[in-house]
Amino acid sequence: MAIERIKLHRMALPLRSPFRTSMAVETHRDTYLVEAVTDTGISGWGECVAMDWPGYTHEYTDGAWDVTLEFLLPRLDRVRHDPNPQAVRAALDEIKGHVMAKTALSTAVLDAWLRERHQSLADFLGADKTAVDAGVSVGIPEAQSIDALMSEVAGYIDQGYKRIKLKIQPGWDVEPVRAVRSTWSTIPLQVDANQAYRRTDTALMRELDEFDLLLIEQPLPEDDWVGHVELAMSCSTPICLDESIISLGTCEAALNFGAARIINIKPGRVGGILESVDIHNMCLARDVPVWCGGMLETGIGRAANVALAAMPGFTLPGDTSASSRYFAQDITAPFELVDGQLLVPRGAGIGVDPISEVIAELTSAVAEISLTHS
Ligand code: OSB
Ligand code: MG
Repeated sequence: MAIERIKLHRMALPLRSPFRTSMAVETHRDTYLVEAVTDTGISGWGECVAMDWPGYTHEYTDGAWDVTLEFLLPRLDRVRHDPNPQAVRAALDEIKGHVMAKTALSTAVLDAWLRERHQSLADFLGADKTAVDAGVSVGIPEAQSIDALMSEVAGYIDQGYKRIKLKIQPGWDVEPVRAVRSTWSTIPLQVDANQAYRRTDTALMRELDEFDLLLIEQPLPEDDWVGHVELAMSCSTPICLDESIISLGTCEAALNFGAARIINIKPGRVGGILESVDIHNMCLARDVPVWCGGMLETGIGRAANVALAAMPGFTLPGDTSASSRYFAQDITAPFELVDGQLLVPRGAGIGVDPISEVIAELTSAVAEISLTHS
């Protein structure tokens, strides 16, 4: 099997409701899908999780698209006759950074490679769960309304979500957490600041200790290792890192230095499924809990996340919510909650396919690159 061509499909899916964080308000999931087509006529799929502007990390959709065309595809071309996961990883890792662009491409190739051998991603990963607990990430409501927050959270709890994550920022932290905690005294609860605080906010972070939170996610800027270490020593709530963890090495540093006790794993943020597995394995060996983060993925990215989250070290519920949490119409058959869980796809590869009519309707640009010239 060889990879014959790569097709990029750009699209923007409208979100059901705007998603507000300390970074921005998202109204659409602006992304592209990578389709890796083999000489045996199989298509594998990957999704780019970059946002449309560099506010979460430095990557953004147009930039990921460009680096794919200019630098990643020529590297993939060299291994197209034997696109095994390790060879693809080594080829793409000649390029520094651009982890989200690499992940979209390497996942599409991995999906094609697995489909060719009739093996599911979950099986390839040694994932032992058949379903994974679903958590949900709750944005900051318009006008910071506690009432709006409470009704949104009540809706998710009614649907069966097993863990609630509140997005926080200065001015929207202790009060919303107190409100949710006083109504739902036992629901697993955590917060995510997306780097919105500074070292001078330690006293404020300590106020969260009374609410029995699972964790505080990425309170400080991604490069503030010292600040995270100091904060971890000052708070009883565990610190979890998201944006700071971009590789196995940064994960090891975070654990050794005491900057985090829990790790959020997102394949797109660390450069791929294989790097995610390495991080998972190290954390499992060290008894460090991990969970699978989310990037408002469509069903394509979600399928890979759910397979990953089914690995044994993923002991906390992920931001792996049902399709209906995000979209009126997903681009795959929708992921649905079953007793607060998502079923792990068991078909070949990622186990889901895009619905061609939906793709056709949403696609705004296509790039098709033949790899057969070399
Ligand atoms: O920080 O985890 C984050 C969404 C986009 C970018 C960053 C983050 C998020 C979320 C939503 O929190 C997670 C999801 O439900 O996909
Ligand atoms: Mg986060």
